[in-house]
Amino acid sequence: MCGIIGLVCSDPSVNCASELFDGSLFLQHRGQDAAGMVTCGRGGRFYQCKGNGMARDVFTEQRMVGLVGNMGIAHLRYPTAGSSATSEAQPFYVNSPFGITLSHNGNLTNGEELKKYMDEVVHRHINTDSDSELLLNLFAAELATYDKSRVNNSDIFKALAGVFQKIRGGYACVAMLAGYGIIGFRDPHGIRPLLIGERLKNDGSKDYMLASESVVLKAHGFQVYRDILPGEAVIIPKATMQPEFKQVHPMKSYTPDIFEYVYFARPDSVLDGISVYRSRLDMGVKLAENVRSAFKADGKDVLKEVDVVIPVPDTSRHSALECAVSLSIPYREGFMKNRYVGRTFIMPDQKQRQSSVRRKLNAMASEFYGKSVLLVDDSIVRGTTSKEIVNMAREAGAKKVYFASCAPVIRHNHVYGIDLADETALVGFGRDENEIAKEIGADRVFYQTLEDLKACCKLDEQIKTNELELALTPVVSRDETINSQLLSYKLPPKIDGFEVGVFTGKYVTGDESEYLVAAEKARALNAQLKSGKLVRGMESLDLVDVKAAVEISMFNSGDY
Ligand SMILES: *[C@@H]1O[C@H](CO)[C@@H](O)[C@H](O)[C@H]1NC(C)=O
Ligand SMILES: CC(=O)N[C@H]1CO[C@H](CO)[C@@H](O)[C@@H]1O
Repeated sequence: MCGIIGLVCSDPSVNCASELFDGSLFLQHRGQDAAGMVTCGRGGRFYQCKGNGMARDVFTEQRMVGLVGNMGIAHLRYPTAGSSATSEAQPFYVNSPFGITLSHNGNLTNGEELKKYMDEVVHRHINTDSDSELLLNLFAAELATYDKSRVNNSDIFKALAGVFQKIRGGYACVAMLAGYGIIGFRDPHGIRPLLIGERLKNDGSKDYMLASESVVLKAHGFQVYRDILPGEAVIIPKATMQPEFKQVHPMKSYTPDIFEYVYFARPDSVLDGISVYRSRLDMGVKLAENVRSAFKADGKDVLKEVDVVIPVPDTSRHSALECAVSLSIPYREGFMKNRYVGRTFIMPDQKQRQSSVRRKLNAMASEFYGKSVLLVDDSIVRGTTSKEIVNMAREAGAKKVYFASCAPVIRHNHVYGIDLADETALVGFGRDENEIAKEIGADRVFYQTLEDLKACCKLDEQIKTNELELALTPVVSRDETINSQLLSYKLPPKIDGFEVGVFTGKYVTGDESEYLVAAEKARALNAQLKSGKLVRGMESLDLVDVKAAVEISMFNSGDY
């Protein structure tokens, strides 16, 4: 899982880097492993800044100065299977043909097959384990087949159609062709999110931005935006500033990854017409019904059994509050978060994860002592964090600790870019609810049902019909009344379901067992690399203290 942004400003004298930087701060939650940015200046030159760490540490003011040009792309990396120790920060760059740079969010599931194709058919060297490098080179190879010195939109669309035919998995990408423009596309199932926005300037010209979440577009004054459709691509040529859309591959289904709503996306984003915040509120309501009836089935009254509802910060707060309100049980912030520690979920190493819970959270005895508490979290993955939290609640004096999850039991791998864990490391693997409760030390666990979760993630009709809210929300991705090029050509159809493979083991792209074997191998390799038992040539040399020596620009000369 990563965050991506692309930006083209109509004014050629504008440098877009500062806005890309700003935008990346809005997507920081999508990846804190590495950050990167490439801009394109006069004469089609690329300028880049990449490094390991958070956006604010990598994109320093001093480094930003060198990033000129009115178009660019950015990337925030979240470590996926096998990626963190071995692959570079994105965007990736390839010099032939034309000079292309690309940022990718997601994971390809037929990477092995593609590596072979690269080697045997198009003879391109792949130097990292990242499938984003594969994707970029595949695109380059398709474009190269035209054998032209200048391509046009239809060539690019055709090349993308060729790419779509060869790759499988979840992917949302932004790419930039040197001197030409920005390209965005999304996989045929719409698994990973991508939106495009339009900003009307005073002089009548328009800027365009692509981003993983609507919050970036809204924050930067893009008045109109909509989701890119599954299988759709868009090109915004710098010369014309007229976005052109094309369905480069038939839409196979419109099934965004439900995990975006459960955990990943920012609450103030609206993805594929669904408000993340509202879906989380609903998750709390449904969870409350579930908890109440579970106690009832045992002949007990939830009001007598639970004294207080306490969220596990941060994601579950909105759901927990709504859950408490529905149950008419007090809501208390029993855990205080040290906001200066990163999210534990995002750290790739198990040991780090365990110890960081206590660095991150502090349980207040006053809210736990002598009480039966219902802890609410967004999900339970490996169970190590949950176990630690239950422990902390007990140490703070809780009489009984119930644990509720806004998501159903996670029993399977995630294959589209969220590296939850190897299946066997999931606490839900081969365990029923009683066994899970035992494992994490809770008196009882409650899970949302998949049916309920799906029902919570629904189109936000209210925003559409409530005029006041519409006025406050300058952009509604499905609004028909706004006159814009983005919307005029076709109204986005509604989603027809969700990707829920982590709960069911059935993935929208089909049988992914081959990928799972590869991912497991990658994980093992990664562990070896981390432990220092294995050294991987150039990649590991590259990584020596990357943070201190960030590669600032491909072209370091200042005279542009
Ligand atoms: C783009 O180039 C192709 C040849 O590669 C040509 O057939 C087509 O007419 C061109 N399209 C435009 C809009 O110029
Ligand atoms: C971007 C990225 O890290 N992709 C990963 C996708 O999954 C494969 C496993 O098949 C990893 O090797 C890649 O690193």
